[in-house]
Amino acid sequence: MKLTSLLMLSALFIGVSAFRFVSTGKPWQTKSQSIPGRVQCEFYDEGGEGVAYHDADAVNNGSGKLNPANGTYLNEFRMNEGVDISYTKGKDIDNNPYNTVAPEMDQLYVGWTQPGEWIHYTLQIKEAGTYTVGLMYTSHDDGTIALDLDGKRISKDLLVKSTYAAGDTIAWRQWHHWNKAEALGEVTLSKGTHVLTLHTVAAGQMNYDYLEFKKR
Ligand SMILES: [Ca+2]
Ligand SMILES: [Ca+2]
Ligand SMILES: [Ca+2]
Repeated sequence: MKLTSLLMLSALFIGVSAFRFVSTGKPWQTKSQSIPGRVQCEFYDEGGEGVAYHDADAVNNGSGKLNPANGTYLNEFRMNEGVDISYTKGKDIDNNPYNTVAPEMDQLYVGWTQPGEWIHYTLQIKEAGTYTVGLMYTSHDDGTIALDLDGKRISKDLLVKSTYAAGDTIAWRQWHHWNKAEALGEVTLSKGTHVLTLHTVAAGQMNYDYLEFKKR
């Protein structure tokens, strides 16, 4: 009985500590991305579910699934992690006539996004200041995202306008109409090593290629 109680108490403490913000400090393959500039959404931190990210399911629905494991970098990219990742393809998939801004091909992106999911990025912020937040994306519905710095919300809910096009009769391609929003909103960032969190707030159904931070 006593051992059981002790185990339950330990589990409770572990559970409580998981809700406090803890910087993982572990950028993807130790190559931290920097601001100003682009933050590739697929290069999120290492550490797994609950530490580096929260995803609705443990499966990577892109790498190793939609894109079968075949020994290639793009198909197998982080395929054993819960964040869902695919990449832009030709043959009228991502280079289709419904793009607002044409994407480059073979660009990895985070997809299968759902409200409540989040992803951490340990970054080097080279200059303090106010930045515009851009995003290369697709959005099936009007979605919203939000950003934290070191666990504190630094943005409003940012509207990611739908790229749905009624004229496209290929249903699955509604998730492949790319656009680049130059300024979804603004954030104030402080200099140094920080952890940025990208939250999917509402709607989901978005694909994130990269965030872009430009100093105002
Ligand atoms: Ca998943
Ligand atoms: Ca997901
Ligand atoms: Ca990308």
